[in-house]
Amino acid sequence: MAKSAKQKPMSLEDLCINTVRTLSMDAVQKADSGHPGTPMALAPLCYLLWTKHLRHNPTDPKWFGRDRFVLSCGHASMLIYSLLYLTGYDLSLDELKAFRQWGSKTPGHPEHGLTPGVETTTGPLGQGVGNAVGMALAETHLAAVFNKPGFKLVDHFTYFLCSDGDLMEGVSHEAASLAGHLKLGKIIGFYDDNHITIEGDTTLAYSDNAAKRFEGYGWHTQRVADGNDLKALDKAIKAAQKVTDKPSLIVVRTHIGYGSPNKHDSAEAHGAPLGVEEIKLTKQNLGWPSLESFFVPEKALAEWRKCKDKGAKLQMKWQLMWEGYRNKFPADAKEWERRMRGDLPAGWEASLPTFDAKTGTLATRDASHKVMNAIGPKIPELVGGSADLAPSTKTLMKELGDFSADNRKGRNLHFGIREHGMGAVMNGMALHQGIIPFGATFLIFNDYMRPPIRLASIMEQHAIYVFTHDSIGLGEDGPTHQPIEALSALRAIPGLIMLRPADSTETVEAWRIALTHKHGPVAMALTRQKTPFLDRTKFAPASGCQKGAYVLRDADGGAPQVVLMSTGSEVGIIVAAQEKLKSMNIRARVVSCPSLELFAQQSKGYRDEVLPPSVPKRLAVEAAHPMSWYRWVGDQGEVLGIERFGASAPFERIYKELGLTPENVVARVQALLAR
Ligand SMILES: Cc1ncc(C[n+]2csc(CCOP(=O)(O)OP(=O)(O)O)c2C)c(N)n1
Repeated sequence: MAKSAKQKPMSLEDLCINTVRTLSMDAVQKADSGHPGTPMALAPLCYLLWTKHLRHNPTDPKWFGRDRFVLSCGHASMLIYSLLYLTGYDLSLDELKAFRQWGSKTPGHPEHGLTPGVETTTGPLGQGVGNAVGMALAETHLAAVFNKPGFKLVDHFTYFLCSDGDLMEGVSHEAASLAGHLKLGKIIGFYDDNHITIEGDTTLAYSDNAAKRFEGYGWHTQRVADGNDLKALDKAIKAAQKVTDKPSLIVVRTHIGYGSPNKHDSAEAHGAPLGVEEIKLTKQNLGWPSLESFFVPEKALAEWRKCKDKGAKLQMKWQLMWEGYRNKFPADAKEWERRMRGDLPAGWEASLPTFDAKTGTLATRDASHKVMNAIGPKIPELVGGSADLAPSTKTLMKELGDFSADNRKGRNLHFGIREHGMGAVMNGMALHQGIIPFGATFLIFNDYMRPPIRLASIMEQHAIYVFTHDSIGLGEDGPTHQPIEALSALRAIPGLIMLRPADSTETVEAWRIALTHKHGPVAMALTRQKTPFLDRTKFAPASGCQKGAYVLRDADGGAPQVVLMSTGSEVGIIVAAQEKLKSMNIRARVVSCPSLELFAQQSKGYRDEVLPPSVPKRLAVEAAHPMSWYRWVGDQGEVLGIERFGASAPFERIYKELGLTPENVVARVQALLAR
């Protein structure tokens, strides 16, 4: 540590760098919580990156041509807030003073959509690395689709900053491995190698050679021995920018809490205020001109704010290029604008297939396959794939090519067996704009990617999850593969729309919803086994799916005595039960509920129409944990679900053993009515 810094007159560079350090210390102290040490360590790197390399325009944080910057170690949020304020984004010093307070734009961890300039929400460690890979993947694909000789409409770097925790988490390994394989050469990552985590020195739990590991993944790696050495950092960044056939990782040795006489290099500097006295000592040690909190030297601010002019010029240059593009390639330009707006192509719905009794008796995964292959060619922004299960999830878009290092235009991604990475990469793709990502796996493995699903929902990103093999109906693979709690657990994520279509026609509707629901993620649960085709001349139209639940077939001959409700493959069971009940003169209404979330959003009037308060005897039937149904069946209703793990056997036998049969539904209804 440069303890002698106070003896030397402070250079403008140091003044700028130390402004980040002091703002971070002061904000954490004022909030009485937060993470000061890492911003203090990374201030030089970020000064260099943000003022000399990052192509960004603080006045227009959404300028498409900008480089992307991801702070994967989101706990170091005061770093990015300082940078945003100093370079001139719409984030005032008062917001920094309100760090971590109710209603501020400076929450504990950076939140996309709340703070201008924050590209992605980070905090759960490792996710940001995956997001960066997704952004770079999207960049590469869009560049291949839209760029023309002399017109690089899409051409930016994706920088990320990660910490020990980011690299210990498995999700970053998955994403880095995929990025290396795909040769995503415009990613430049910095690993903050500070040897400190919360519990103490990294030697407690970590002895990886991160650079070698990334080399093994196919990355270009470099080391910078001193995080304060701007020349060495600059050289490394320039070298990384030149390597375009491999992603780059720069391992930077830094010292957490740099400048603090007593907390430098200690875990204490990680996640707690330094303390008033220590801040004073640190400011003195750094040779800081004032002991006043949140003091920003004018000279430093003016220097940082040069980013505004520089950014405006960069954007103007890009804009000129864009105008040339628009003149020369009007059709491509129009298509580009459409994709940037997030509008679907005109008339896309005409390509949606229709099914009849002959073509429609399908597993919903097979119906989904038909839908995807019909709409895929019409919706070029639909890009995605599976975690090595495409033959089972049926998500391959046959004519549209595989995305690879050699074919950047390919629309099918092969995520490999990396569900967690898949989810994080999808978030990056969605955040980048211009792409609607989809990812597929078995429903049971949603658990492997729950963190990014949750983040997609927090960020309201349009990502589509295709989850097949959605119940005990998958049969022989047994309890390890049969989801029980998955539907309720996914339904518990605020904002996520969960869809479980009952037949091929509802599957078409599910895709219609998935593509048009732009603000937030959508998940589909699809069957492995066939579902009966519901002949819409006899049943209500599947457009009812738009409202989440609808009366599929009402009771004949008077008001219903009981309402049967269900989703997916169990709708066929309640339809069969309805017929049996009819022969017993019991009037049952059948309600199909493909999305409980969409149903919850309807007016009370509509909900009461479907589930009349005058019919309190209700039975919900789903081959899953009953938890998400109690609200809908009410006090006098019941749920026929599953509260144990499944079993390995042909699926018909499992359904029978667990009581998911029309006969058992009839028995439960009789008992319900007798009560
Ligand atoms: C997935 C996840 N697990 C745990 C945490 C809690 N957490 C926050 S920071 C941190 C580790 C801190 O070490 P490091 O990543 O080296 O950050 P630094 O100390 O350098 O700031 C942990 C465990 C988290 N944010 N995300």
